Amino acid sequence: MADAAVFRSGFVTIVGRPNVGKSTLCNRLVGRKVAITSSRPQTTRNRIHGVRTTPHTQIVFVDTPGIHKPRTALGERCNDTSLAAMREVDALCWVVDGTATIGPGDRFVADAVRGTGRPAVVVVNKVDRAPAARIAEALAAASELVAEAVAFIPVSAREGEGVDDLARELEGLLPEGPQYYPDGMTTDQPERFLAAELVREKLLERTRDELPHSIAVAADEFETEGDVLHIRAVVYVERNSQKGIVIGAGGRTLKAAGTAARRELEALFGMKVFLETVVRVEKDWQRRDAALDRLGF
Ligand SMILES: Nc1nc2c(ncn2[C@@H]2O[C@H](COP(=O)(O)OP(=O)(O)OP(=O)(O)O)[C@@H](O)[C@H]2O)c(=O)[nH]1
Ligand SMILES: [Mg+2]
Repeated sequence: MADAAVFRSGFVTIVGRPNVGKSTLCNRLVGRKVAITSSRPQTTRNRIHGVRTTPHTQIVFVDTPGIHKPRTALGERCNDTSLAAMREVDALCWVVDGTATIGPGDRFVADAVRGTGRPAVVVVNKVDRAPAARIAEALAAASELVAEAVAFIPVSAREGEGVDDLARELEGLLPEGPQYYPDGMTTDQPERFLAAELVREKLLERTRDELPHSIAVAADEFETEGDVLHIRAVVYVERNSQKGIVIGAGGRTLKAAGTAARRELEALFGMKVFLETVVRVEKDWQRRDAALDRLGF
């Protein structure tokens, strides 16, 4: 049992293949949405801090892009971001999808996890959608890959099952330390970045095939005038032909995404939001270093 007089804190990086539920888990652990999520692989593209604070502990979770075989310069940068975020943290949380077979992609991540020498907790996620036998299989396969893991915990990031057990396990791995973030602060991301991410989230579920990968969003205006927050989100696509798809017939796709994003932003910032969206072509931005620098990757 932890000594109540002692404050424990530290950094825990969440890693895994794309789409296994890392960001959903991070949000659930923090108790608030700090990272966007979607059914499209490679949703997360940056390192995102999500903070969970209790009277005697603080965990700074580091959500990371899904590690994958990169096909673009963006993919390479995302993987580099994830691998770098695994170093010099107090513990790692390796997430696998309990509804899927553990394969070469997971093995690659497992090797990276072991390579850090950091204490690791293995999380088998999506237990709400997989039969018990399947979960048992995933736990067994994961334990073969990272035998030295300190715990193996089945969870449902979406429903919350097992998440408190996971938090307790991670808290037990924290050293004595300071409170890094004040009470009530759940992320260190600029509000402008969060706004752009929410617009991107709403577009991800409304587009298909290669298009989700080709979309980047940046907020180039973010200003309060009176009691209204004015945001202008620039949606970048890679080719002219994608512009029409993002806008949709009669402007419907962009409008629906904008409305959904605005509602969520109003709830998040607690004020009226005027959200303007424009679409621009930034040719092949996923493959060009200069464009990636400019877009902040
Ligand atoms: N049924 C079920 N679905 C889940 C659970 N956790 C996440 N999902 C879904 O899985 C999909 C991927 O979730 P994300 O949290 O975006 O996954 P991620 O690992 O962050 O993905 P990347 O950022 O692309 O690496 C989304 O559609 C989630 O709603 C869960 O516990 N149960
Ligand atoms: Mg994610």
